[in-house]
Amino acid sequence: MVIMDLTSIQDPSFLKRMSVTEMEALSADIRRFLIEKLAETGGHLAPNLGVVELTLALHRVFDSPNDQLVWDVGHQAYVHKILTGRTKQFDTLRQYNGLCGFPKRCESDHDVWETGHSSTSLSAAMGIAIANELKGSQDRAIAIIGDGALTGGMALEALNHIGAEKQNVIVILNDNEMSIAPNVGAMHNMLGRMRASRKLKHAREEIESLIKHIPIVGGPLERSGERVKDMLKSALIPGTFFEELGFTYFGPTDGHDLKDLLETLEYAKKIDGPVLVHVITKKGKGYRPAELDGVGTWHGLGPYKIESGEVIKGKVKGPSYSKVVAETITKVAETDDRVTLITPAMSVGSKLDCFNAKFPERMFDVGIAEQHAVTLAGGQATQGLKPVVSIYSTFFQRAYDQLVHDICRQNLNVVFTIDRSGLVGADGETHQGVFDIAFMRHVPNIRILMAKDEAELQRLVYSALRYDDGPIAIRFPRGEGIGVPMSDTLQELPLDVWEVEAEGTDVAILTFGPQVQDALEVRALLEGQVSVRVINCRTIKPLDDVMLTSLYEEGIPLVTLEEAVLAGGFGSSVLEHASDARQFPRVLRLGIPDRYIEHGGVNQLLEEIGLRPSQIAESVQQFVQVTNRQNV
Ligand SMILES: Cc1ncc(C[n+]2csc(CCOP(=O)(O)OP(=O)(O)O)c2C)c(N)n1
Repeated sequence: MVIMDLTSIQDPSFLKRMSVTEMEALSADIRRFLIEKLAETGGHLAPNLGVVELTLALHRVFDSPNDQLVWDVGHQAYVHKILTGRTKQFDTLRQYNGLCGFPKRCESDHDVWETGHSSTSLSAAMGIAIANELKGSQDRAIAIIGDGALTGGMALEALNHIGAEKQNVIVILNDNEMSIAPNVGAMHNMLGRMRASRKLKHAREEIESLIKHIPIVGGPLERSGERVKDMLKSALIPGTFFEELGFTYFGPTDGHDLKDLLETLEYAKKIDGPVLVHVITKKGKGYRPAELDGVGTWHGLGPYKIESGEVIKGKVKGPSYSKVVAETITKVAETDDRVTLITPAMSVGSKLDCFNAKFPERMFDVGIAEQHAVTLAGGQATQGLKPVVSIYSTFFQRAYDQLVHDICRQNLNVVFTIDRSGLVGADGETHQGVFDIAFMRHVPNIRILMAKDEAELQRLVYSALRYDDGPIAIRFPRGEGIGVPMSDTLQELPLDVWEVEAEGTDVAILTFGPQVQDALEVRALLEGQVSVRVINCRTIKPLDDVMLTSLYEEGIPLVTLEEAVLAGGFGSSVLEHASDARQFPRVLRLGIPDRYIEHGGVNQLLEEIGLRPSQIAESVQQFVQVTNRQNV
């Protein structure tokens, strides 16, 4: 039975008039819609299937947008988008100019906070709650955070603050035992114990009253009796941890039982001060392949076949860059037992299972804890280990001070393998890996590398693992290599020289990573008009001083090309080098302008900012014409 046409939903107020049975039917409709729609577009299926009833209940009990719903990470806000009038736009989910995969303030008044990175919701909700109070408003700030996101340091900092204050912040802890991969850590273990005590939930009042009535004889005995009572309470009643932090705790509540959820949220709404509602959900609920997924495949994925649960893969030319990196580290670790591997909850995306299978004792998944991951590596390095921190470019932003203060200042031998460097596409603004060169290259001691293809990447990773003179970062893009032959044996590459890929006399393009291929294409496009030299600048820092000096002497115009922000980027470093050398070459910098790049296909995004090979060719041609004119 179809309860309603989802595309007719304008706002969530209709939920207030629905019976629980009708809401259950609506949940089924929404699940069906998500399973069918995401089979075409791809997206974060499993997290959203897990929060269908929870989202309906939240919108029924609270009054969004007056009450403010803050979604942590924001990848699980699809049901919220449906209930706030955006169903029709799901055809364009995560596509260029289409519906964003995360909350977006310009899309709806109901999206009060934008996310993409994890563990920000509690701080944001607290900020909103403070504003509510100062404005004399009774509105509620509600943060919805997963058990994975709760492992992030920011969430713990916020819990510490919220619990000590009196603001009306309601924290909904969506506990499905999964981060992307199965969740990890002591908090996770503690939540497990709370889940196990679920049966006791209804007996909570009885236990409390029982404990209260344990007779106590006066004096010192009374005091020790109180301690015994406290111990008994924390042993028997779930949530004591949160209560000790200053929250009123509700739960654990079955996140797929609408009646239970509505009842619990109504209670929570009436409480003054910080409240935590512990909700147990099943990630992937209602679609068997996603429910059975113990790995993380269905967390976020491309199109799939609904019947078989088969993920549809496009044609690829080469192995994935992540895999090349993970396999090379694993190979080196076979002969070098100093090598360890650290991941802040991204083992699935960075394909680290091959290392984990062989060296579980040297692999550390620390949860969503980028700062800790980096300093942990530093500690290991001081004791002679050779830690590799496998980290996405965008999430590395979280650990800037740890890079500066802990790793580079002490010149520690830590290797950073920086996944998803460059534009990532569908995940959009929050995930583009475009800032890392700018935030790393001004830090003393670190070397920064990027390979033009998968074979060179293998050699760079091997070389970095053999380098013992301080920190070294290897950037690599999302996706697959270009299909060049790979060597069976690991070979080193010098870490401070650039290479001329193709000769030319009118202009030299200085670039690195996949843009080397683009530059070669530009060269081919301009053949007969402009003679283009292509230089592979695989060492982004330090620059190749010898090569640059000879380019200045030659007087050839230079084009720097990078899929990274121009401000403070590679091109800027070339200008700085020239200025320091009292040289004034003509330089054109091509890269990402000073604004955030939204979601869409990578090629569409490159087109938007003028970085497709044909556009680069045009820019290069104009630049050469201008420099020729000025030379006359
Ligand atoms: C700072 C940061 N690190 C890593 C990620 C990648 N990431 C996205 S969702 C996710 C897991 C979140 O787990 P949880 O909060 O439990 O939500 P669930 O998907 O299980 O509902 C991770 C690690 C991120 N978004 N932000």
